Amino acid sequence: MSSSKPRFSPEEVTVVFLLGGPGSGKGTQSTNLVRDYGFVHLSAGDLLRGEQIREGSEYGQLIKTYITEGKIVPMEITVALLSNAMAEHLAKYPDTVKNGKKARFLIDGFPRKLDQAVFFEDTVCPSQFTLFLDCPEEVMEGRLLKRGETSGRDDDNAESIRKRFRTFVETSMPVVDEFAKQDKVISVSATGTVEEVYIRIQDGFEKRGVKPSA
Ligand code: UP5
Ligand code: MG
Repeated sequence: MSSSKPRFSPEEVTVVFLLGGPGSGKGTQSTNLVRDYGFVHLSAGDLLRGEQIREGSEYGQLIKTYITEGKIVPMEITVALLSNAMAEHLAKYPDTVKNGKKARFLIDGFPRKLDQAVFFEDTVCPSQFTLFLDCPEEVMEGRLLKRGETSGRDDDNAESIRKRFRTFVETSMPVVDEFAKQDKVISVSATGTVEEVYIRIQDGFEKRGVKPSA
């Protein structure tokens, strides 16, 4: 544990982590959550893919290699991208905080490793809770192979998908387990239609007293 102070105070921002295996529907459900709960959606994977193709980035090739191999990019890169995206949002909408409202960030696909969770909560902002999309591998594999026909993503192929699944089970599930021990996880079955999953998410939020935005 470091003793550094988080960059953002819980008075100005709320952070919710959205975790789940590759293809569990994190991005898809984020769209619903942004619309109804006023979240600002930050996908760690999207930020990394943006950095990968950013002209002049020193990390482009490194990110591409890690993503294709289904490995987790060194956290300093990901945390800096997330933290800067949060700061940019607050700078763009200063009135949110001035008016006594909090910015609500939905952080999709992060933290993927226990040390990332600790580092983020110590240096950026503690999380309120984690929404976990629980989905069997066969279902996720079917979705990803289908998406791979058109997505152009470097990791939507059978071999990368297999590696992503292994990394998720071995390295990322322990994050969910640790937050669950702290009673900070809303776990939802992510099979069925997009609408069915979203109804379960709304139920889970309601039980925890998480309200839609007015
Ligand atoms: N779909 C969704 N829901 C459906 C439903 N209920 N029924 C039928 N179809 C459904 O969905 C995937 C596909 O399924 C889509 O075609 C969708 O229409 C359909 P999506 O919502 O995109 O699922 P999601 O969980 O977001 O899947 P994604 O592939 O984005 O998950 P990953 O966790 O693999 O990807 P991410 O972008 O987060 O990370 C990619 C890589 O980046 C990682 O493997 C890693 O190498 C790197 N990374 C890091 O190193 N660190 C980080 O912190 C984050 C990423
Ligand atoms: Mg995604």
